[in-house]
Amino acid sequence: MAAPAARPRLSPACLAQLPANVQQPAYALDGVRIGIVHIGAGAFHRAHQAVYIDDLLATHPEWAICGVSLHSTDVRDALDPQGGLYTLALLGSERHLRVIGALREMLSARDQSAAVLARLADPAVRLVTLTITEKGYCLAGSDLDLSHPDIAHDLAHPAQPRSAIGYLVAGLRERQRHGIAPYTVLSCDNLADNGHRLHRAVLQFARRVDAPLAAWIEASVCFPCSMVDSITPATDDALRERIDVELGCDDAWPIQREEYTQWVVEDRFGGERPPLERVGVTLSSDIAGYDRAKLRLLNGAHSSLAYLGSLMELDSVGDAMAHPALAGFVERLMRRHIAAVIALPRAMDAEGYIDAILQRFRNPSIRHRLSQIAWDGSQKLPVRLLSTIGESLRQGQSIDALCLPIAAWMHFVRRQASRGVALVDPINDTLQALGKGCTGDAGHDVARFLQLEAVFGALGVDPVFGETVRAAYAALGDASPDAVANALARHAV
Ligand code: CS2
Repeated sequence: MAAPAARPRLSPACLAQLPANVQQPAYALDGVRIGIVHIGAGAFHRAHQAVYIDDLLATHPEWAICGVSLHSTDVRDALDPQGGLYTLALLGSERHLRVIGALREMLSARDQSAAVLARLADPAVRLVTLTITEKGYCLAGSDLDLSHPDIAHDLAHPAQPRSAIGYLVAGLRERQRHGIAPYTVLSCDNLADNGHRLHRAVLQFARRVDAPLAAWIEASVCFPCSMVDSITPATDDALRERIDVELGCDDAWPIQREEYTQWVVEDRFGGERPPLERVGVTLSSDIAGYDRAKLRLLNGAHSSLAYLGSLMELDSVGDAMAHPALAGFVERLMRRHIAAVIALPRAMDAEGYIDAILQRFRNPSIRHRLSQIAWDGSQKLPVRLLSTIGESLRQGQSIDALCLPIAAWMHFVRRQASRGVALVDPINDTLQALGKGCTGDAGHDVARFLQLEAVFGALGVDPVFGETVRAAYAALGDASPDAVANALARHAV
């Protein structure tokens, strides 16, 4: 019997042979021009912003994207042989495949640093966007962390940057030198006040390397805030296999996301901006309310499911939502303890927003692993849960329920350390040492965690917070699945 014919690699030449139900770029790939540099071209960017831009290119060919990876060459090496194309699986009630062409160039700063700097200085580039995750901002509180190794390196060698902040400033310096108008810098990360925080970090960096440049940045560069939302489970082998068969081509790095997507952008650009409103983006003069709602409700609930659910040995958000005690706890957490204390946009129907989140978490077409959401807890907890706890304390509200996921994170760190499993977290070494030193005694263990100033800030020395987390840690007992289920059941009454 003849061996089955090898499938060709996805590429522009294959587009004509793709099945008719696979959506394709509605523009000529070679008829568009780079107008955006995106730093951090990981799965979230490729499933979210790049899809909006893919729609936009059909009518506005001058806004194609040059994607940049700062540390790895993986995305570039996967997409280059495919002419930048990749497949997105949209997981709704019906599955829908779409080939995206918006990333017309992929660079890795690891071995193409000069090309990245040249793109940043290109006058046709008027917008630089970022998804570098919380840790990519190198912040300590709201200031730039000058002791961060990448920042220390970039301050000493500003023309050979490693960090996103270093690249943004180096690019702006080139533009200032050559009399080119600056680009607008748009953070698309899950960080409260993302534009303001990035602006502050960039200025703090620039002031140390070049005071006139810092003044120019202050006077002429815009850093709008934005809110991004779409659940994007990491690519797994099951997805790769399904896509290759359905496409009839091999795609080295397909991605998946839920059907739902939202992008709210503060309308504060310097100079020309892409007409994002034409492709479903909400432009707003005040996005703080949207941002707060999304980070505190959706992401706060996600992180709660991740730590409590992982202790219960559950695998995915869907599994966690199928556990009545856990699902009920998270729903109450959102309705009674988060939505009740935060200021939401006036037009927002909080109950409807929460209903929609719960439905998205229950989406049967998606397997979103809790282990993925549990990454980077030290970076995520402050924005997602601790900020709400601070607000509840100021309003004199109970923080009992909100402290349960915080205590679950501490048990999770302890459990991973005792099993010798590294955490995906920029402070893994510190957390491993902390976890290994835990004895199981709530007073002893919690006191050690609360010394993490970068995570807990002023809450670390708040007596009410300390006492409540200790009680929650003790309530989780030995953090076995049964002990966690019992603690959740007690919260139900
Ligand atoms: C998740 C988010 O991995 C995580 O931490 O909470 O990526 C979440 O899926 C997105 O923010 C949804 O927009």
